[in-house]
Amino acid sequence: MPSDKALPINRRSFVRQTAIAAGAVAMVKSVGAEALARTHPFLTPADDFNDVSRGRPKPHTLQGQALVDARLTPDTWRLEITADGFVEPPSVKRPASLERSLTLDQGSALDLPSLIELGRTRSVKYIKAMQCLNIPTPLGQGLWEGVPLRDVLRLCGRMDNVRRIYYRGFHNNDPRQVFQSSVSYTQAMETPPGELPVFLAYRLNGEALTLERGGPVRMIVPWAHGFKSIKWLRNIYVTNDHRTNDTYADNNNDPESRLKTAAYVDDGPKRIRVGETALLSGRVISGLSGVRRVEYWVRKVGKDSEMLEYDAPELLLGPWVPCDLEAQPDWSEVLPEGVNPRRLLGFDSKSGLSLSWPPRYGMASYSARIKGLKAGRYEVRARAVDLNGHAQPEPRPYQKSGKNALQVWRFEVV
Ligand SMILES: Nc1nc2c(c(=O)[nH]1)N[C@H]1C(S)=C(S)[C@@H](COP(=O)(O)O)O[C@H]1N2
Ligand SMILES: [Mo]
Repeated sequence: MPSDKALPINRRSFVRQTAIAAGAVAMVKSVGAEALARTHPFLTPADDFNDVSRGRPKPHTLQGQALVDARLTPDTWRLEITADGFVEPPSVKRPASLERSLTLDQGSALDLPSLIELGRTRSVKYIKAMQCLNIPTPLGQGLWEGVPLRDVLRLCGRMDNVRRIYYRGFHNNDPRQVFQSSVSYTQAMETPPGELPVFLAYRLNGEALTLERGGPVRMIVPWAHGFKSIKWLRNIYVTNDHRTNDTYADNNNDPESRLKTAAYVDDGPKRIRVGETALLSGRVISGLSGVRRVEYWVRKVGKDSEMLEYDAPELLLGPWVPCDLEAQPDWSEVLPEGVNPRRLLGFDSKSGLSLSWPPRYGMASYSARIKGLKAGRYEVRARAVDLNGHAQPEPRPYQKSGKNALQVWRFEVV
């Protein structure tokens, strides 16, 4: 399993996910190869997300008084919002300012009841996949709920000379552990039609956001990879510095990248028997450019065949065959009790169906049954084709803007 060295994945979650996938495949076999594979629940339970967390100790492992001191309990959680005073002539002449800062010193920092109260009139709910820029496997998909950043910033009155908004979580009070991210003023304040706002989430899948998923409150940036969605949120500061000084910019990542439209392939068996159907399955994320379809290409290989480059002529030629994308589910079965799909962002307020499929910045499962393979070794690749008709990974083979290489399942037919 590939991993991001700087951000180790929680082993427990991975083992569990693999076990679930294996169980689902076994079930499909027992009811016959024609049954449709469904290896992933549509919403991922909070504990089953793959965890990507920095810090020593990881903030979500704190307990008792340490948790209280970190202000990571519902009663002790506070959010400070300040202006940073940054100037750097000649390009940054005046510092950003806020009419009202929210600070611990003044006793004005925002607490959780006040945020939830704001949510009574302002809350938003939507479905979003969490995807690390550096890990080629979706981490999970949730129904997130909270208050748009815009409405929280309005608590500070007039703002001036604000070009970016930065935010940080709890990092053991150690400056070297700080993990911060940012959005531009416009991204925070204005949401294009059909798009989704940046918001401060305090609920996931109908329940209070767990500590492991970044609770009591985390930022969610719909269009971005996970590094923009800072967990254990404690500070927001506005600045006139126009640069994107995100922590994730440090390792050659593109900090302004958008979530990629990309197909990810599940692990499959290494061997199947002649006459048996090869069952391909995986998940497709609907990124910036949407999803038109998912396709697969199967090729026969020798024992020592070399890996193909993403632009190898034979790979581009295919033939690429369409996969089956799962249909929109019966939402009353998938959503937490009491959640009305007509009230979700990105859903039609009359029909209660998602306006796009998969949901924008969400994901769905796909599958294909490949039959009639003769004995030999095979490789199967899957790719997404976006709404512009561009096949992944065109036009962006640069993997530090988001891992979306063509994934391969290799097996032998015996
Ligand atoms: N405070 C904090 N927030 C964070 C991180 C972190 O290490 N610390 N990791 C980020 C990264 S790189 C990713 S991919 C996502 C992962 O979210 P998850 O653990 O809920 O799956 O959280 C982001 N938010
Ligand atoms: Mo990440």
